[in-house]
Amino acid sequence: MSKYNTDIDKKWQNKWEETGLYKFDKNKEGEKLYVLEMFSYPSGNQLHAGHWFNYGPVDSWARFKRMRGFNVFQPMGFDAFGLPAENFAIKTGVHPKDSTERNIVKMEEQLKAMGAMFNWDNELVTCDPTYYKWTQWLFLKLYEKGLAYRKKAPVNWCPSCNTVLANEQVVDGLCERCSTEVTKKDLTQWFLKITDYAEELLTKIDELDWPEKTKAMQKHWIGKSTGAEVTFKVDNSDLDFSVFTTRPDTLFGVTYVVLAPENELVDTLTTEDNKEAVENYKEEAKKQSDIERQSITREKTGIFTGSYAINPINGRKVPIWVGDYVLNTYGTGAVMAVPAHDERDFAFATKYDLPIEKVIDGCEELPHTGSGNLVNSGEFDGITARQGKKAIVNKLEEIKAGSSKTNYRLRDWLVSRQRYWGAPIPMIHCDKCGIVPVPENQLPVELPYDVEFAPDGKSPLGKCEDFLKTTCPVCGGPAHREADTLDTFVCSSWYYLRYPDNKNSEKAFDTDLINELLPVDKYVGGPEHACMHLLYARFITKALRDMGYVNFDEPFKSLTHQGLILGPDGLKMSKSKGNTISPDEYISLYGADVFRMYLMFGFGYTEGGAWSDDGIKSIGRFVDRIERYLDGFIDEINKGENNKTTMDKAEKELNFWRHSTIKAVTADTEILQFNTAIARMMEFLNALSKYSTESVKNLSFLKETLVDFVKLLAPFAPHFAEEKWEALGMNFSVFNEAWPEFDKKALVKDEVEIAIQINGKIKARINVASGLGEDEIKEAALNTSEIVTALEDKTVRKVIVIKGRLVNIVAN
Ligand code: ANZ
Ligand code: ZN
Repeated sequence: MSKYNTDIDKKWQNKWEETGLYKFDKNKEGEKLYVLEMFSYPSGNQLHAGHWFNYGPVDSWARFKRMRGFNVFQPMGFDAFGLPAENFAIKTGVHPKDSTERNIVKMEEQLKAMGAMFNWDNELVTCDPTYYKWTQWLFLKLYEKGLAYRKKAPVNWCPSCNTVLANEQVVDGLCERCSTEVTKKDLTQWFLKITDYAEELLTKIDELDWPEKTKAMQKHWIGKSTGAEVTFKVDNSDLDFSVFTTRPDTLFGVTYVVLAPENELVDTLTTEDNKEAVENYKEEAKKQSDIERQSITREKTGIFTGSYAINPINGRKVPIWVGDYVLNTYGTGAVMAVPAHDERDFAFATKYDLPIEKVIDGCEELPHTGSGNLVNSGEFDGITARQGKKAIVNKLEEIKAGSSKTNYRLRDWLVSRQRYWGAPIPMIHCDKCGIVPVPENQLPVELPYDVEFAPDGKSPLGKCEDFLKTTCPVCGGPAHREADTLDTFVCSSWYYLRYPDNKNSEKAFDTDLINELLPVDKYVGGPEHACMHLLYARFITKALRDMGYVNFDEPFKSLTHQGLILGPDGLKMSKSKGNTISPDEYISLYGADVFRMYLMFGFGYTEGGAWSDDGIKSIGRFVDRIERYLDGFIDEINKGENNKTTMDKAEKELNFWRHSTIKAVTADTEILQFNTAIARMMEFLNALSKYSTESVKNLSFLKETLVDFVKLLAPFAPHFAEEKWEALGMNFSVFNEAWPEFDKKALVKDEVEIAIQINGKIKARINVASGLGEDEIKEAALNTSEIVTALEDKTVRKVIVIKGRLVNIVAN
């Protein structure tokens, strides 16, 4: 077990803090590098192995980049609003503000114990009024721009959390937080118009250095489909409606149409005889989640309205059905059914005995969803499906019955929450003036402390008279405040913009400063945020760009997801399974460095894996071994006995390992491949151990070598490295040193003997490194003392090098 324990950790943490070593100064030398780890939620469980795996290795990377000359900015803060604190409060009676503050104090301590070079001066806490004032400001700006609006809509409702959820917070029909089945409720809610940015969010993602899988998930979530909207007239009526289709080429094959149960036309189109049945069907549909309704395996159901529509392309009369597999929130809430060429329509038509008509050839068996040529399609027969798409859309445009259309699956972001622990939405409701934004100079709208927050489905702030009552900023009459709070994802959608200017009380941030420091160069966090935080942040950045507050398009240039650290049993850590790893315990045993190094050595960074006590023990032994050798060598260097100045075989051998280690560690660390980087340092330790057996050593060379080794170790074991740096007699701090560069020449391990001739006669033999280039060999030959002497009164006419064998000098 390492004696490199928390005493040494504390010693250096204090020194770093006292000297302000990591203070960020944007005017400091070096290219700026904004390194960001997803900030954490201040929960009672505190920092777990997963946080450490996110923050520790990335801090090592940031330290490495600092030593390579970058001016690194690495801030840390807390995503402090949200349901967990509120739910904890409901269970225990501890006010969310109190528990959150307590948790933050504890977590700050833990983060400091990690020894990361966070820029604590730039810390931010999202539940602090100095922060959420600007979250509210952001909301007002979006409102001004028409990007925030209120509308009544069927929304996802979690009956257990007693609040609405964004689409992104519903996972397989269940609440993301508590796994309760989500239901639908018609409510007036605030939305942010992320759909205005659908196209840019989709196309610009390709330019980002992000994991391909995450890009694919976001693209899928945005879900672009190109096709057409086709207008169908209702038979015997002035009414019409449109359908969205990705297959306008199959228009001749439409045998019926289907409306979503919530489609507003349903009641009008339902004939007397069908009223009761349709009503019942609508009631049933309400109980199904969108996910269930879209499930491929679930049997499709529907009901006939009694009315008919006219297919604009051929005048054919087709029945209008209602079916819950049609979602009212996608496309137009109505579809044209082509059972011959769509699986779903085929199943439906078979079930309800509706006609099936083939319009694409190429396959006998139906449904045929693949390609082919158009048949039974009038003037369009014979052309390919691809050509048919264009031709039929053209025709529709000509007869004014449709046009091409692009749809996105992405929905506007629902941001109002009927909960207490969030930023109040800065809006006022006035009977006379309607909805009025809170004037900017009245921000923040502070969240009151004394509030009955037990959830009953109504906004807790709505029961707080003092909060609610206000005067209308427009007419001065009595008015009331909006009682909903903002989704916490609004708080985290812009926090990376606040860090560099966290103390600004005039503005959310200074545009010039932000334009200098952003985008974030490296962002690291879990993959679970692919379609929420990572999408919202991109949207907000683009919206702020369009308002002139920032000049860049994307917030996070490069993104990495760390892997998951599992319990020793290979399962996800959880309290109930009793397989959690408490970092605090291990740190008191081994110190922060061994803990961090184990995380970096034991797992592929993007893979993670199962925790192993043996693994951390062996890293502890590795650090102990390094220390034994370093201490021994430093002793010898200080004594200065048995010293030599020549570079003999043993020195050359060690020098080879020194430089090949520098080369490999540099390349691996650059790409966050910490495990192989550490493996190379283990190899180097073996070389050091071999050199230790030499009775006479080149001590100045040895010291240089150790200096390089401690530099290589520094990002990985920052406290230990500072300690050894000091022991080597070097000046504080190793983190102000330049990262070592490798010497190419030293990497050539073997030597070859070369014969040197003058006018064809061998005059000398020398040893040179085997990989040496022609010019270097020539130079070595001409500098050999015997040759210098022999050439004294001659003029060199020509030098011929036969690599690896000889050099012939022609001279007279
Ligand atoms: C006719 C058709 C024929 C279709 C065919 C497909 C194949 P994506 O790719 O997801 O955009 N659709 C349109 N609106 C819908 C809604 N609100 N709820 C459920 N389904 C809807 O899918 C678009 C296709 O899904 C559309 O193209 C439509 O069916 C259906 F051989 O129109 B298609
Ligand atoms: Zn008013």
